[in-house]
Amino acid sequence: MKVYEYKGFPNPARVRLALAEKGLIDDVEFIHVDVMAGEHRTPEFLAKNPSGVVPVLELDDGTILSESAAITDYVDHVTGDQDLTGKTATERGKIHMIQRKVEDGLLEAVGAYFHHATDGLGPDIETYQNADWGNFRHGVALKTMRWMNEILEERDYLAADHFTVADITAVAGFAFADFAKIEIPEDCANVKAWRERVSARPSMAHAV
Ligand SMILES: N[C@@H](CCC(=O)N[C@@H](CS)C(=O)NCC(=O)O)C(=O)O
Repeated sequence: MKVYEYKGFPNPARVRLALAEKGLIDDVEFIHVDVMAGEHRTPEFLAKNPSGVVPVLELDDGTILSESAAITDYVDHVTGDQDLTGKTATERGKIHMIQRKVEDGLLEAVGAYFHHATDGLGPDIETYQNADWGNFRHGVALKTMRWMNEILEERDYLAADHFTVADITAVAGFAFADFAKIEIPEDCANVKAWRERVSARPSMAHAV
């Protein structure tokens, strides 16, 4: 299988983390898409993903998957042991719920701040900006960090008693927050302890 990506960007990092967690990282050919040069907006790339974003997974039979949550779901199922996305209906529902809240409230909120309220990736890529929206989403990111801090008062990982895709999305979200210079609030000690805990996982070396 092939993964079209830009190494170090937050959403491609989610796919790399899932692949590394499942022991599949060496089975993949990574293809660099030069986002900074606009390669993700060429007709060739848009034919793979009309949304014009990375990552994209291409299977050996030509099947294309985009959207990081869909790709990590595939990666978790292809090995037959669904530890990242949940084994029972209840576990799956809970992990899916928390993952989506982290994706929207942290990763995408930080992204909106970065792309709309800062220079982002520069004028050639940031063709539409709305600073009010970006600053509003900055507040959502902080609120989400505090909500995550409350969850982590009860358990070591965000959506289960073990590491899941919700944690993967959060790892990418916090790395993006670091890059965008959004600091974790002082009172979020549980989040800081969680970051240290997940940073020790061997998969982290493959994230960037
Ligand atoms: N919802 C998509 C978002 C993917 C995304 O926003 N990727 C970024 C890199 S982290 C990108 O390609 N940005 C280029 C652009 O927006 O022009 C997913 O989950 O994969």
